Amino acid sequence: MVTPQSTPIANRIAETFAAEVKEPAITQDMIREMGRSIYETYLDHKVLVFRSQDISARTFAEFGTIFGRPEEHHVIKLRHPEEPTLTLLSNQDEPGRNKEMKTSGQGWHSDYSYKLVPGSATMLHGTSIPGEGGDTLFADAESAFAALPEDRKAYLRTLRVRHQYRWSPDREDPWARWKYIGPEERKKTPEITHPLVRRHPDTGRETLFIQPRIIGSVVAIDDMEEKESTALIEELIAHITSERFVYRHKWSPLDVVVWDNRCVLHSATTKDLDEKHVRRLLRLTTHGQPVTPSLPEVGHSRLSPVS
Ligand SMILES: O=C(O)CCC(=O)C(=O)O
Ligand SMILES: [Fe+2]
Repeated sequence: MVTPQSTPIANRIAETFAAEVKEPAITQDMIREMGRSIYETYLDHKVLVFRSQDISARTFAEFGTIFGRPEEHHVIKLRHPEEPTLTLLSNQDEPGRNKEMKTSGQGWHSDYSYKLVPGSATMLHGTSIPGEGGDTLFADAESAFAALPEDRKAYLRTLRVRHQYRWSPDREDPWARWKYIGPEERKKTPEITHPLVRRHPDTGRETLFIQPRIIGSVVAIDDMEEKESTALIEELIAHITSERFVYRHKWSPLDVVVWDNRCVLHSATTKDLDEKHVRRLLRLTTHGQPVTPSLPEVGHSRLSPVS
């Protein structure tokens, strides 16, 4: 039985972030009575791991409400038959899916960074987990920013980043950037610019909001010559993903992992996993909030004309 006064027991599992919640287990009572303190623990640690949670799809969907308003996936056939806010991540051939979906999420990214309002929380429940492999990597972009010298931070706060879904630099093939999506989806994914340094809506802390080009859907730093922009993006990603800011989650069956896309990058490693090892996870994401720039004069996120 959970008492309203009790606080979660969470142990740090990486150098700067990520914690394993030993107690409470995920139950309907816990969701009802401890949602606020679970959310605060999540703000403190950015990634929470709950081991061995033998819960129903319904309970997992309700757990998602602790972290915001769950999103229903726009592709109806990806939705769980009974729980419209859940989708299935799978490295197997599943009906109605293309091959790329088996390894989606490989490469550092923050979910939906290419949208005007990017993602907030994402969570996974590992329902079929291989004995080894298929780890998920996380990088603490907030601590990475905090560790930079003050003059560097001041410069980075003035920059903006252009994002677009699956952007590709292959100018020989005018359709390369749209390879993965159809005409309706293209209209819905215009180019967006976000501030490079954003403030977390709950904690006010600053984060580098940048992903690698192409795979992370980043086109370039706004108003910067291409070579210089590419070099800066590569430098920042190397810094954010250096060992001291990374947590590697090795999955065990029935783990639940939730992370904060507003301050953490993540990457799947499914491309390195043989398909004979079945990996299936239920997934839920919550609606985000508009991106707050660190410096107000840098301006909010905006749609920009496609060149
Ligand atoms: O499969 C994984 O390890 C992570 C996939 C991912 O990027 C996501 O669910 O957002
Ligand atoms: Fe992702």
